[in-house]
Amino acid sequence: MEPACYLQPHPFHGSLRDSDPYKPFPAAGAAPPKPSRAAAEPTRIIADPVTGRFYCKGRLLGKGGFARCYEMTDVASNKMYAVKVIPHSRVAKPHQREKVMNEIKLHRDLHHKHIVKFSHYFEDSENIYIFLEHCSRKSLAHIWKARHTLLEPEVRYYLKQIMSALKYLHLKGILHRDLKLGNFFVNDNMELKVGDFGLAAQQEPADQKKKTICGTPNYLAPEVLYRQGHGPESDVWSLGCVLYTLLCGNPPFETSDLKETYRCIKQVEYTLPAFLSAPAKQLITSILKRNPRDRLTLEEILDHEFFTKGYTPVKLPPSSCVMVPELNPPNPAKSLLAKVTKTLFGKKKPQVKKGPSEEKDDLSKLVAGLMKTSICRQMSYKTVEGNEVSPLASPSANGSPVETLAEETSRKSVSRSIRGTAASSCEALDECLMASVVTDSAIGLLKDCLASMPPAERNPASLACHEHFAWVSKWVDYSNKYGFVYQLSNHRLGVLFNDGTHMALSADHKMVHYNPTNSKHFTFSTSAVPEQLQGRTSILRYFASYMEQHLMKGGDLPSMEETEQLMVLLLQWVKTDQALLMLFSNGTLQVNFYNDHTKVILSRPDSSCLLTYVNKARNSYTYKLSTLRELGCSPELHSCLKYILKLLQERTGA
Ligand code: 11G
Repeated sequence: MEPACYLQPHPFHGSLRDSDPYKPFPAAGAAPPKPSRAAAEPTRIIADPVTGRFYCKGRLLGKGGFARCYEMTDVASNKMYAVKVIPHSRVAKPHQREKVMNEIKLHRDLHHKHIVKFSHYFEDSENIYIFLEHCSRKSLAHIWKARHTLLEPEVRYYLKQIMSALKYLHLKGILHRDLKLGNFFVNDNMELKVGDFGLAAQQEPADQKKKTICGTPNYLAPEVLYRQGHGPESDVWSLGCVLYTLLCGNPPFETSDLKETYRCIKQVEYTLPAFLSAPAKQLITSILKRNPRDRLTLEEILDHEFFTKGYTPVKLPPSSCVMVPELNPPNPAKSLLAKVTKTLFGKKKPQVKKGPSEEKDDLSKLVAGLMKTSICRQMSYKTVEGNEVSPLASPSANGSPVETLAEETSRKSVSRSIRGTAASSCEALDECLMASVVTDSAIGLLKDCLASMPPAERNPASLACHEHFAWVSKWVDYSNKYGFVYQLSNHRLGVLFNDGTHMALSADHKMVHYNPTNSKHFTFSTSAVPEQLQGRTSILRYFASYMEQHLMKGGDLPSMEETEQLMVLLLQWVKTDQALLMLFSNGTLQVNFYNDHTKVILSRPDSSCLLTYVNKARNSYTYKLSTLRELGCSPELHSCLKYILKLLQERTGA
């Protein structure tokens, strides 16, 4: 029996209800409601009329097709399921009911590690209930929504699982026919499960193939649009579209007009962004072929160098659902800094270990990607005030032409800049960070301070004069595309790119500092930036002028002249619903609270620790942390400090 065939408007405009795509669902095992409450809300307890088992209906997960989907917990076992609830009224016509039964019949015989487990189904007088494996991390559509693009190793990780499921299906002669991000569910353990067999069907011999259109427009294969029927190769086409979307950030044939999308699909008209690696480009091109026979098979895809030469993680961290993960295979010689930042933030720079030539190659790709005129199309900026400001024009529209001369690079260690030591290895940098971040860790300091502090009504007298330090006066979160841009109080502009590299423009715009890693530092005069960095340099200059013109400074704090200042790198930044937290290579920690624009900056000019508080009126006050510890502080500052400590502790699991 041929199941429903329909067109959906867009793969990512689904009806998933939860506005927070990051939040995993509560773990299975939540206590069922008390019977008295259930009696007041009769629909909360569902009984299987045949087995007599009771299920507690939890939250609505979303809607799809004929169904509303809920979390349901088996009252006896506490096991949680994702359940499709289909009212009989929605499938009143025999062919509609048959579609549902077809899905059940097909799905219940599937047993594979990477296919959503079908548990059981039953009907009562009102509905049909289909009990499926619960996947607490929702789907790749949610991950895509939060991340936009994934790293190649992540894409390999997910794609291998999809392909293993797809191989199983094809071997059983089953076509999925609706492969899309929203149908790849992710469980608590970060394992992928292919689901939704609403459009799946048994493969037919070529001459008996159904010619109807199935699946999601963006991922429909040309032969399906030409009504030549759907074969295993059509699933492979969709897989190619998934691969493209995860690597590039948008579906390959996406346009604002469905007809135009279909035209592009039929003519296989799409662009490959310059930032893609050569194997990724090559693989996509070999999958998205007009003629199904010309497409790679699943085996050939797995044998492609994109998979065979690139690193695939054994497991992904759950944090990768919302942020770029650190995927380095462990390297003890290099990992001290990573440990420090991980200890503090649980998020690390995405540095997949690469040789210098590879790095350069990647850089030129990224630069090319950055310079695409579409760069600013979808940008939404948050100013330091937390206000949305209008999208920018293309960087090239504002920037001066970029000089092209490459010059010999001046290699010097960041650690030397920081501490004036002669060391030049990353171990030296790690040692500096060890001294300033771990030994005197922010958690320890804050915990100690808060624990000892007497209650107080107001803050003590602030220091009349203290060493000036660099703090972030303006920022733009552009990480949905490229990175986090910030301006220091000394007018130096920095960008921490999503790939973990860092670039800074001096206040006088004469020097560019480039850090491919925290321990490598290249300095160029702006007139002699190597070709590969010119794209980024023009971005830097663009943001420098944009921030100067459009964003307000976040407080009245003075700052030492840049020339007096040692090189400071943003190591990590984390945004919560309430605050932006930033960690710098000199041990400074800055937290900006969105709601009232207050800021807390913990700085370490020497072995002591200073705390600067920028209040709502943007006035800044600096205290020795030891003074606050002895004399106490205002309730406002106290709650800020408690929040920061909680945030740091949550992130470290301390
Ligand atoms: O098939 C699904 N699974 C396995 C699933 C579907 C439907 C129950 N969903 C969502 C619910 C709303 C849209 C798709 C799931 N959600 C969470 N875990 C598993």
